[in-house]
Amino acid sequence: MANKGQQSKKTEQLKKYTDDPQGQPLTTRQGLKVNDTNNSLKAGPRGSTLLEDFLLREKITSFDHERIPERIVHARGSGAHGYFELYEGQEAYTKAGIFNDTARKTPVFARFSTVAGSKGSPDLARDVRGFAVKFYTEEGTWDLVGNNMPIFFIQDAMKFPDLIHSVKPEPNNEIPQAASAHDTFYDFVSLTPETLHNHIWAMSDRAIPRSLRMMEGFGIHTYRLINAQGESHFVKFHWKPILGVHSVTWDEAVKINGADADFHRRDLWEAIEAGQYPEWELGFQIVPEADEHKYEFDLLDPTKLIPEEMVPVTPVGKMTLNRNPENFFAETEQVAFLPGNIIPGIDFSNDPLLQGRLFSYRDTQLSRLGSPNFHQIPINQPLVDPHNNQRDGHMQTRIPKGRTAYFPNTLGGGCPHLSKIAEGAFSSYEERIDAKKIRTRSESFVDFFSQPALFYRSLAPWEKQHVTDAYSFELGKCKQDHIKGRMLWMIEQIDADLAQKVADNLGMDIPKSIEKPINQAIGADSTVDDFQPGKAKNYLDTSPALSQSNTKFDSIATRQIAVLVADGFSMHDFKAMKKALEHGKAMVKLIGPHGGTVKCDTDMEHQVDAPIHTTESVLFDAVYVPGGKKSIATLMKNGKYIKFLNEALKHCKAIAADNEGEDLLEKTYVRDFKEDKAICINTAPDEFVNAVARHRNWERMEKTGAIPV
Ligand code: HDE
Repeated sequence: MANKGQQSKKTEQLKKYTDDPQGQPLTTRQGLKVNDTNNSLKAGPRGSTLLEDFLLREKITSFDHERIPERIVHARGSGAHGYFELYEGQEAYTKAGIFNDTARKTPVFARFSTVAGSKGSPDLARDVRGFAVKFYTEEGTWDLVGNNMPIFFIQDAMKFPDLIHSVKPEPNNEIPQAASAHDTFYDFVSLTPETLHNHIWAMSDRAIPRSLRMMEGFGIHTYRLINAQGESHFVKFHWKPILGVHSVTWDEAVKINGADADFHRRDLWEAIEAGQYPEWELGFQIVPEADEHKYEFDLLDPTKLIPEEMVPVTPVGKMTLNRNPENFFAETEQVAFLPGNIIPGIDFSNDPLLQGRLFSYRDTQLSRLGSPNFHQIPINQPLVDPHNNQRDGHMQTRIPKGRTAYFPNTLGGGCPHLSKIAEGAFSSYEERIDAKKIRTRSESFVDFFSQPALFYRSLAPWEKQHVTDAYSFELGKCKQDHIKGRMLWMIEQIDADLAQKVADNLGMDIPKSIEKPINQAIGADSTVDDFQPGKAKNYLDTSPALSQSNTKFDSIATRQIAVLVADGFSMHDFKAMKKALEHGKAMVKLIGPHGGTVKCDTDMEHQVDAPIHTTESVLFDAVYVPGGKKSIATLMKNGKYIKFLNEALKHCKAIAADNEGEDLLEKTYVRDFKEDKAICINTAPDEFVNAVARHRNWERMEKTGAIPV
């Protein structure tokens, strides 16, 4: 049924559960009006506190139980509400209403997360990002629980606890927090070659996004789409951000973590508050059933992607996030995603990682949220009212009517009754299975090097440099030479030049051979060892879609621009630049020597957005220095401005200056980069705008090594 008002249907549902204290008296949980919430009940003003004090006990007891266990993985996250709209009916592939009805506006709640860190860990950890979307559809809730990388570290759910135990802080001393650069992780990775593909993505810029709004999302597993005729197509789900895929440098990431540990969370929140709603297109990569065995990799292997050059991604609709949560705990923390939440028209494949996830998520919600009734928490409630014979349990908040809690029944009039498939009931795809029960890994999964090599080959030179730096940093933090050696040998299977550069940075030689780890990784009696190391297959020279150098560079919307000013800055310069930047919807921020206001050379007062002593260059995308003799003389006296500009230069950002602003640049290393295409001195504002839209001038990187910041 067409319904453009669906998003408001979820918002309306949530409103019923939203408490608004405006104009309300403070009461106890029982509704009793409270006269004093500052003092406990005592025997005399200095006397001991009385056990009778139910007001104190209620307040303290509630406080004592505020915390619930954080997620075992993806503990650190940020969420937002929004909606999904379909471009064109996809009836040929799926009967799912959300993909048939272009008139629908399906409400969604999305949560983005890091994986390894605790709930309070900094946002810019080098890590995979979770990309989980709950679609509140008319046929029930569909959760697409993905990541910002198209593949995963392991092929079988059985290995997930091992992977996570290796990357989490080491169990003896709980070090390091939100970091993979330690021995236990590399011990595991170097013994488990199936991890190498996701691992090289984690070494790339994808692991340090500029913004949650500027990263792709992937369902990873191959799923099935089922149409009304009962036909199945394999599908991979892709989210593509309208703003393009952009990242920061590792040096910035490290500094952002100190300057603003909530950088991504704040960025998402502020963009939505500013009405600059984050958007992603959802795309399908469709493989007909008949083509299941056509590729040199197995569609069921979650460590492999289907290159977009082999099977294009067709955009089918768009997600817009347009509302921040009212309450972090009630919504972002309590939201429970389950890959097992699907709707008619979508089904699972036999990917053994996906199959394990179907068990794990419900199980983990039971301990995290404490009850099988977690679907009754408002953020988790489906739009459709559920009716079944499941009963009771902790925190039952519904009042199921009637005598019968079993099926079939006559005493309850046979209700709740069953529905036919034609009436929209779910039925699993009838896949033919004829196999021996066997605990093993499919031989078709045993190719660990082809796709990491394809990924590396597809990167631009600056991206390759970042990968080299990341391996060198991570392995440089490891203490055990035998682990580093094994890693070098593994990396050599991906790319010999990359391995040599990392080995040079580690001051080590690449071992000629290592004991083959495959048996350990797959099973003591495994025969797949015979296939190893398995030379990388080259079925595609490069996949341009994998490189961020081929992303979108057409917008400066939401880019944070620092304008360095003090009293006397040139209004003429500033006005022209501000107009151009705000026309492109960038966020122009005045950085002054102090809080309050600064005066321009026409004596107007301007509100300072951040005093220089509270902010850092790494929090901005670009810097502009307008002229004004007096202003520049003030800025020159404070070394923090020099550092600010040198860091922006080092991080390959666009820098502009007009008139006397150039004198400040002369005090910085920018003076040696005047020919650089993202250094705009006395140019038209549009040149700066174009440089900001390019995100960074990565070509500068080759020459910035000597800049001492
Ligand atoms: Fe998860 N994962 N996972 N995972 N995962 C969880 O569920 C698990 C995997 C992903 O914002 C947990 O609710 C197993 C792949 C996201 O709330 C837990 C396996 C992908 C989130 C769990 C995987 C993901 C989680 C912890 C291997 C990308 C955060 C808390 C079989 C496709 C969702 C929770 C949110 C969360 C288990 C592998 C994505 C323990 C066993 C592959 C985005 O159930």
